[in-house]
Amino acid sequence: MEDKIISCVRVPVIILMIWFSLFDGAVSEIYDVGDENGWNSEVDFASWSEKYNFTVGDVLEFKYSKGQHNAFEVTESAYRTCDTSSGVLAKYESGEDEVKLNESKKYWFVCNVSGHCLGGMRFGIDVKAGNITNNSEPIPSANSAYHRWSLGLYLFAFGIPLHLFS
Ligand SMILES: [Cu+2]
Repeated sequence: MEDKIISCVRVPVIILMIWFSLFDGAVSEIYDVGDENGWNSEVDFASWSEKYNFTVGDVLEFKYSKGQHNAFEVTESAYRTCDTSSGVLAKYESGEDEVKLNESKKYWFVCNVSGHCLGGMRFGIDVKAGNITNNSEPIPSANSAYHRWSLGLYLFAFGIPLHLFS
């Protein structure tokens, strides 16, 4: 009887422990800008940029035909006006540009090919600090491993009575 209960509880506990270890903040995501459509004039980037929660350490990948577009990181006012005579923070032009989001701040991107920014090739994102990827306060891995284990034991201990009463 007890063996059966433990085996019923074990699988969800293991799944939860894997889940917690995966989402422990160390994982950074790579986002293709425009998803499978890439960085081009046909995509609604205002909508695209609202689909995800970006965290420090994540990477944006701009994919496009080199020479047809580019990706400039700009200030908010350059983003709003599409005027890049000033306010350009970084230029990416390779056609497969990886932009690491190193800071917790608002990032603004435009395509600087004539007319493309006004045509919709621009977006802003708000990059949030991650829980553990926060550079200013690294948490020792042994410590987080301990927390994972204690959480797992907690779930295990309380999972059995929950299982009995359900
Ligand atoms: Cu363009």
